[in-house]
Amino acid sequence: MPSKICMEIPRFNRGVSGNKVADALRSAGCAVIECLASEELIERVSEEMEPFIEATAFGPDSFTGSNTRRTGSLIARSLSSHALAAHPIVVEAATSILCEKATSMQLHLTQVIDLGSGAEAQTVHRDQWAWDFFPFAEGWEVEVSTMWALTDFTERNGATRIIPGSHKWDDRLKLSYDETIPAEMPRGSILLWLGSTYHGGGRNETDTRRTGLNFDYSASFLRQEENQYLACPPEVAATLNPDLAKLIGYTRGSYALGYYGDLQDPMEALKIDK
Ligand SMILES: O=C(O)CCC(=O)C(=O)O
Ligand SMILES: [Fe+2]
Repeated sequence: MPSKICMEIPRFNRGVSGNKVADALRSAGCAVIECLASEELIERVSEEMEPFIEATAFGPDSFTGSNTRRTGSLIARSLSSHALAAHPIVVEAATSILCEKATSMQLHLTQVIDLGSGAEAQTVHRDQWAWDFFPFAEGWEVEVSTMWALTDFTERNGATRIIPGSHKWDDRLKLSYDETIPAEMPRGSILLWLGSTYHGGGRNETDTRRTGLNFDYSASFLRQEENQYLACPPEVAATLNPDLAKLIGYTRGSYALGYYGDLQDPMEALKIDK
């Protein structure tokens, strides 16, 4: 049974280092960096994504949310989101966690999660269950999830609910909403959590939308949740900053993983200098 540790979400301001955030993730399983992105950048990402959000259907089931829109392919659809995906503090924190055991890490998925008015709370879960519930050993962290607040995140509008410290709990627990706390944060802030931390989307009791930008990172020996080669095909990837192209998967995931043709590196297909 889980121990009921009463823990707060560690909070930082934008001057924090990625390594300090990684230490907070190791101890609490989650952390918030307040107002990390400028108003202007958040506004541009929101504007670029709005037509795609409007064209997105609501989720087909209760996990994805029948009043929630999930809009992906951020790297191809929103130029301004690149600065968030490759934010140096976030990349440093994710690398510190994921490269303890893996040789490299990758962008695992990109999506805007837009909770409409009346959206129900999501089932409390671990993001790493996406790998078919593979029983990763405790402390073997393979995923770092993040949520950038494109609107303010409040308890009433469905701020992500989280259980600090729960990355050390048993696997496959069925936990209730009442055991979680809301990760409230102003627009432009980011919540980070581990793939092993129990959490879920909140319930939107307001008449406005709660919009978050969810970028997850994973150890690059694992299959990505969002297929980046379809979401961002080679002709689009060739226009990206080379470091970003590598981050989304256009490089080997380790010595043997991800080559094409006659042992060629994916970056050769993009004709970008390594
Ligand atoms: O919308 C949220 O706040 C969290 C969503 C989430 O945890 C998920 O879809 O895996
Ligand atoms: Fe999740």
